[in-house]
Amino acid sequence: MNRVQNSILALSGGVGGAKLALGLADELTPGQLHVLVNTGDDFEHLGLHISPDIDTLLYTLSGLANEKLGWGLAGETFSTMEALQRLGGETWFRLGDKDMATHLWRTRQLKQGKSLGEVTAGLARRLGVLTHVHPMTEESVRTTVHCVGEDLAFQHYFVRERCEPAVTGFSFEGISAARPNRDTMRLLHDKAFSSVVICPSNPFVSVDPILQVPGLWLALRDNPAPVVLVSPIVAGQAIKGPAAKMMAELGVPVTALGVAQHYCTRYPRLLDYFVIDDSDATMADEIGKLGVGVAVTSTVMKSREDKQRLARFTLQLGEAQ
Ligand code: FO1
Repeated sequence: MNRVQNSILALSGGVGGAKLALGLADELTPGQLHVLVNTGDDFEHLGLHISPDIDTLLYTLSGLANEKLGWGLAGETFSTMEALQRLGGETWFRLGDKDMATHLWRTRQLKQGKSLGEVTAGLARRLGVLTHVHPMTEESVRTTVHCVGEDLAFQHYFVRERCEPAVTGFSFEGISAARPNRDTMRLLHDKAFSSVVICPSNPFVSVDPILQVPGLWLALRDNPAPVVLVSPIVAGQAIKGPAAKMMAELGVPVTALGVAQHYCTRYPRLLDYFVIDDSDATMADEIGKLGVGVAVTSTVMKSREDKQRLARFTLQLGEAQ
């Protein structure tokens, strides 16, 4: 039996996930962390291939992220957008002047035949990021948000319509033909991970797309590395983004218990630990009845130290197994 090595795998979407990924990277040695990132938000826009969750993660890990906006680069300007506006071009999706370089560079590399994984590794290297960032798949997977009366591409729902339409469901176009990231699957097979952390991202549009890439969630379940998930809902609220609103519209209780039920029914026996905030401690027993270990701590990440402390907490849970 191969000895389990000590790399760590995190699954992440955008902002919420990137915060814990940063805390994990701070707590681990360079290169010890691997992050599997959602690409269901990716889209072609103005002739460019945009990978928002990959960029949010890379910018956050490199310290370049625009923390105020929650996406793009710090100290950004939007002269190109203003010029495009004057030409009558599409400017609802705000691409900053520095951020534009990432999209131009990525699109060119992809056109030259590089894989998204290779392009992402190249970007990480150039940004000085030593964490291994893996797109969840090379194939095209596009999240569709089914709303009352219309179906919207993810960025149209999230940015153009500002998450206002009421959601009725989600689908991930192309996912049945998608294959999970090869490097990650090989590392899982080689038992290279000592634990897996599912970051507090949106369950429906950030984590589900990753877990539902055929073969992935079962590979995580059947791997010796314990799986720890941090609830993205704290005291009935999502720290950022539309998760709480989506849950309410879907009739799912907007609670940590509601999140646990979402994961435990869709992915039986995947989770070893479900981490909830101190403010939700009274739900621990109810959640435990779903057949998952429950751990309680402060899960709100405001400062860098908060991110590091929560990261340490999740890593210790994984070791405790
Ligand atoms: N989110 C917005 O709410 N408005 C924007 O104009 C916007 C532009 C943008 C540009 C590049 C990028 O990588 C992300 C951008 N985002 C914007 C965020 C993006 O929609 C989200 O990061 C996700 O797709 C959800 O995590």
